[in-house]
Amino acid sequence: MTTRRKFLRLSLLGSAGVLANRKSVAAAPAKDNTVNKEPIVISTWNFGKEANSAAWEVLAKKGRALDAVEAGVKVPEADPNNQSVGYGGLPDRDGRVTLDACIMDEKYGCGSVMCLEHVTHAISVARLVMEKTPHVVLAGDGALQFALEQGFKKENLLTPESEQKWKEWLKTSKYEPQVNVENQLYHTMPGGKDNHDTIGMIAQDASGNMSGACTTSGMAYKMHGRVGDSPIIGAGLYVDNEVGAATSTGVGEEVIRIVGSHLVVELMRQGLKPEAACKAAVERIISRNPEQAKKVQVGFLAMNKKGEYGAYALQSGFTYAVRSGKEEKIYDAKSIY
Ligand code: SD4
Repeated sequence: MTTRRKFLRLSLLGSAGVLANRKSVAAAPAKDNTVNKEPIVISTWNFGKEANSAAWEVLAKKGRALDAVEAGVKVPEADPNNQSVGYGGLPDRDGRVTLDACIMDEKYGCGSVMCLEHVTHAISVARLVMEKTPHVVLAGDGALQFALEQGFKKENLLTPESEQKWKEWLKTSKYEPQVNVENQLYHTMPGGKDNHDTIGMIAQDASGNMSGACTTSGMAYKMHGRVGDSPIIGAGLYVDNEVGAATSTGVGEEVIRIVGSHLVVELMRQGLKPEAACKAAVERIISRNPEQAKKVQVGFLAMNKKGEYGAYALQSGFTYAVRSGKEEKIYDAKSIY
């Protein structure tokens, strides 16, 4: 009994401590609250360069970061040669192209669609979920129904090229993401050695506001109904306009387990630079299961309110694109392995 009482007393004291600290932690801005007002956009992978150009058109005219990220990620969504995002994305094991996307603005506004079929611009549907519904997420048939009600046309997203790759895959039907992203399932298929993947994009506009978007067709040949990290707020994307934003790419299951993008933003809140915060999140994945971490790719990309950016990945090969008034460049992210 004494022990139990002591335990309760200690627990209460502990809670009081947490509550006392909560006020300072809950909505604390980053320690250094300098705000960059030179527009800048960053996004995952080499194909981020073209996407950034579309976002830049908005930002250069002093447009809103939210409009910039939507316009930006629509570029790979519409590109049939990009087999990991939108139209032309590789299908699931049943031959169905299912899209995951989310968007977040400067006021914690967020919208997401999961397992959406037949609509190329999943990101625009996600934005409408944010702006026109009382919800944050719509999934599957409900997401499609909403999109059609909003005037989107029903399309076939499976291109002959992607269909052929799927039929080729059916011969073995092996779902085994490999060590490096260049060897991931969708890159091991005939003719598939390209550096394409989910696009995550973060922008800061001339008012210093930040927004982000993330869109993908997910892991090729996944089970029907599988949802990755990309449309999950806090996993594939998180924006806190007080602190900064982060996005991720790679094997979504690993990112969801650590709520990766939210973790990166919270680490920036504690004062870590974007690259260091991304590295710490990658290390969190390793600490859970070091052997598993050697076999998969995960990359994080982040930017803080000062407009400083950085990235880190498990494996080498992760690249990201930056566009600002000062530079237009593709960088290789550092990695653990
Ligand atoms: C997913 N993170 O669905 C996405 C896909 C991806 O490298 O980025 N693959 O898990």
